[in-house]
Amino acid sequence: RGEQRSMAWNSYYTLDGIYAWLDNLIAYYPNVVTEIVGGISYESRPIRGIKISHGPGRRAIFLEGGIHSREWISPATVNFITNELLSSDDEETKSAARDYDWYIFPVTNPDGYVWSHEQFRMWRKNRRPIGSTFGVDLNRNWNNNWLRFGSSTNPSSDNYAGPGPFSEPESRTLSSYIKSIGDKIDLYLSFHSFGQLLLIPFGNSTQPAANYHDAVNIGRRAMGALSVRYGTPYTTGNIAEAIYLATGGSIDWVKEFVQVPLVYCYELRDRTQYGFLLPPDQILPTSEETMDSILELIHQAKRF
Ligand code: ING
Ligand code: ZN
Repeated sequence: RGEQRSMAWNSYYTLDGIYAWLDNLIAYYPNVVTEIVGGISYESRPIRGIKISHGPGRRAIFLEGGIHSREWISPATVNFITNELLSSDDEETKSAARDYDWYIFPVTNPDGYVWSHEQFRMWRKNRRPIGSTFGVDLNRNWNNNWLRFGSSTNPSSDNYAGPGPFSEPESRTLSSYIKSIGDKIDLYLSFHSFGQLLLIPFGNSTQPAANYHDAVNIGRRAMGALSVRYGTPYTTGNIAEAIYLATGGSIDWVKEFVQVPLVYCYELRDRTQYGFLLPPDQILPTSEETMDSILELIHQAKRF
């Protein structure tokens, strides 16, 4: 079982640092935490995660972090949530941890994350070579209205959708992992930055989806809970109305093809000041308020 290694919340971690911490959790909580692998990257890195489970027969919550590598607050927040689920003394947090199976992947684009740390801070895509350039936007490569909106056919664009739907190993392997546990998932959360938005499917139209009104109501209440601690304002709406038309994103595919009832994408802090370069002293407040909102999401979802 060994020593418990704790994570600090005042700096951003490298991929190796995050994976070492996951190893430590797996060793320290052998009855509750198991290693899961959501897929494999182009450069052969595993998309590593953990499953937190206090017993069989539970519904599941899925957390997807770091699909865009420069959005460092996403893996950091997902790690904070993981830590709370495993070690908080708060009763509501303990119930959330006990009542659901949690499938948690802090870094779903590991190659990009390493590149952003080691070579180019503002890297967004994966690192597959495409002709003389690199990278496909992994949040444009999923097989739902692929290439329809907010996507580029130019491989050097940050929104390059790839040569075809699920052309990339990261989106292809992760999507098949999600599908394999899909009928257990009650809530799917994807974490991006920035903008302080809570996004709901779909990105191809401002027309409300089937359970749009419930999703907005639940989401607005959760964003009310988010704002209590530090007053951080969030806007809730569908992708197309709240941010822009964009297709081929993970949440739309999960909603449409896995039929998960509640699916959201967080655009975490901030609104405009620092953008992707969110200072590390905002990791803790961002994570705390986001955790508050997730507990409220779970609470509200039960009422609908
Ligand atoms: N924003 C998301 C993006 O991929 C998004 C917004 C979410 C689009 C879900 C489509 C689906 O552009 C950032 N900041 O990456
Ligand atoms: Zn993003």
